[in-house]
Amino acid sequence: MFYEEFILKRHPENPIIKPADFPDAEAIMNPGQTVYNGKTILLVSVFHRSGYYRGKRGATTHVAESTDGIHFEINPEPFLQRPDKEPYKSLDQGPIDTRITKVEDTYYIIHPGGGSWGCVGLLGKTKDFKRHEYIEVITLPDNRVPCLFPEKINGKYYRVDRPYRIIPDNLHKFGNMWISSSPDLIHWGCHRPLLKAEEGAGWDGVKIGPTPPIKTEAGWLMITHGVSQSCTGHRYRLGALLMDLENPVKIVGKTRSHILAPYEQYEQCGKVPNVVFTCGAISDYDKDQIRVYYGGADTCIGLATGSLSELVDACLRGL
Ligand code: BMA
Repeated sequence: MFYEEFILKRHPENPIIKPADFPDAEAIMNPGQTVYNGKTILLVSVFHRSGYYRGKRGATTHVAESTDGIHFEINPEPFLQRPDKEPYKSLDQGPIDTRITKVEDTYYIIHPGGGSWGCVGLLGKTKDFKRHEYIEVITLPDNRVPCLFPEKINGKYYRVDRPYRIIPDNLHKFGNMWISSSPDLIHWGCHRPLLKAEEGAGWDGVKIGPTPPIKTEAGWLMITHGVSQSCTGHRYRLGALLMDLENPVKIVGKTRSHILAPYEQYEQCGKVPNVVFTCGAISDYDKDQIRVYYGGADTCIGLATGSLSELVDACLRGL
């Protein structure tokens, strides 16, 4: 190995899900991730070679289940496909980048929509990963990534967003993170700035983005992505930050380094090169472990694991 892994270690069987695992797949994107009935659930988004699946155009999202967290069975029945009902029909751009947050017994799922209207966040829910129901459009463009906290804080729901703008002449997309609150998950307000992309030469210099936070004793832990720019294009990496438990507007720690970067061939070559990206992480508190199922080059899925307490410590010490 010519690089050193920092906190997150790749699984030796990576990539654990690849296009060859689904008929007619051109690419399998980074998944939404959670645990349901003791099984690991990934919502894998498939881009089809023909551009269609069962007669409908666009990507589809499928439930993949596993008992060991490494070997997955993908349900060929789409869990999410181009919706037929308005307003979601007009706003759909193919269900990808699903972010899952379990609140009590409900799994809330947010994915981007918007297409030519600009990118917005669509909120939906499921209780069983069989039936999915849309609830509302909860952002204005361009904001496709709202990530919900798993419980109310001081009586209110919270979310972190990354609104962005595209600068057409150089394809830069600038984006910083914001936090807001809501009484009901539908009406959002009290927006506050949370974290800026580190302008300049940092690993997160162009754009940053959130995932649903994980509760730890030291604060709300969030895996983030960061984008940097070079003469050959964008490079996507992962980092982490920690927010105050009672007042999440306050950041109490952040890794200065990235914790995962595209070094392996399946992360450097594919539909979009030089990408490791995740829409979440799973915490196994009893094992002091965090599992991150991430997309490699927008083409396959890898697994990286690390110690939860080491990650929290790296945030607190700014490593
Ligand atoms: C982001 C997301 C990710 C993807 C990345 C690079 O906006 O859509 O799923 O990995 O772009 O294409």
